[in-house]
Amino acid sequence: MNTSVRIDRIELRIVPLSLRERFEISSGGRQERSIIVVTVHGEGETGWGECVAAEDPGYSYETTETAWHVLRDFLAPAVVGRELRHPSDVLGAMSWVRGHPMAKAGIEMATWELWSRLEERPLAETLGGSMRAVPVGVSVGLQKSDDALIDKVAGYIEAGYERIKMKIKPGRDVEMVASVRKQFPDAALMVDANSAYTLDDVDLLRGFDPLELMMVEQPLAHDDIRQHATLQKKLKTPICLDESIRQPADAMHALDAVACGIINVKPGRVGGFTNAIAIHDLCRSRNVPVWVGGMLESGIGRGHNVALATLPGFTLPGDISESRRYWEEDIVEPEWDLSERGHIRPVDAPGIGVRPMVDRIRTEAVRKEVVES
Ligand code: OSB
Ligand code: MG
Repeated sequence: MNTSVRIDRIELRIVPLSLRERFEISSGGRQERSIIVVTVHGEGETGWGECVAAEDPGYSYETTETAWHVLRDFLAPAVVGRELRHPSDVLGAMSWVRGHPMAKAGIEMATWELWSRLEERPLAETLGGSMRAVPVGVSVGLQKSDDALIDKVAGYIEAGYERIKMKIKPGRDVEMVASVRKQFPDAALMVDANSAYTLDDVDLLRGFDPLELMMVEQPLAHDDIRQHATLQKKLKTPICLDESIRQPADAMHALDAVACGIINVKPGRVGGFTNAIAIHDLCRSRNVPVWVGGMLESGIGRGHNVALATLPGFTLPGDISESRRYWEEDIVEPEWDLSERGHIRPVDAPGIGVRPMVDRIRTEAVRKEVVES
């Protein structure tokens, strides 16, 4: 067991990756990703991380560019040269920076990954999880027509995914989902609005209740909790919060207000693993189910999400799909595949288990910064 780690150097790279298919949500679409890959170096080892900030501020105010600025100019300099007794200490070193949980998570999660490599244990175990296979689902973007959506859903059910999430927006909602439900009467279905509705839409949203959905994710404003509580009183379907939960205190407020029945935990959205585990523990103590969401990560961030999902409170399938669902060729070896029907298994090797393609990441990076002590 290591007792401490000194962070000597942090490297930041932007790696461009093309999605195999354009991914469309209520706030816009995306085909090209610019992924910030973070490596944290110390004690002769490298820890791998990824910042989940998107290219535009349609999901969060953080973008690749704001995260790059905050990581390079403030967060990395606050961490290099530090002696950490535990990976959770790294949050303290960055806490003077307000907000920017995605940028912070890039370093925090890479530091946990480094720690688990130094412990020579899989990240799942370092985080307090186990080597269990985790149930996974898929998030289907907005499609051109109901028929196109039904085809997509059929393919994913065939591939074994345990739960299908459909993106919705005004004009592409209750009727569209009803047509999918008609085709797949027994499938575990849910919807994600990415904040496309307001309380004026209560009657419309109640139209989902007869469709027996597992949950409706983030129907109202990204920064709201109270209005979700008002809506939850009027809906039979549980609300799941995503954008609204940016730190453990948000989860506490949401549960106290009964603003949701389920929480989507994305470690990259809440400042990293320490906060993600705190939200998991809080929800578990209150019998609120949680699941691990996704942000179109490369195989590096996917490895983090798989590891987190092995904690016992993550009882619902995560948005953790196979590498081939996103990329022609992922940047890790082996790629992430379903290990058995509807499940992905953590890899039994230190850290995320899979190997980042170091040469490819170095040569394909379009931007690089090294922060040293
Ligand atoms: O709202 O969960 C979301 C992707 C990008 C931004 C926001 C979301 C999503 C997804 C995709 O739903 C999940 C994934 O497969 O990574
Ligand atoms: Mg969501």
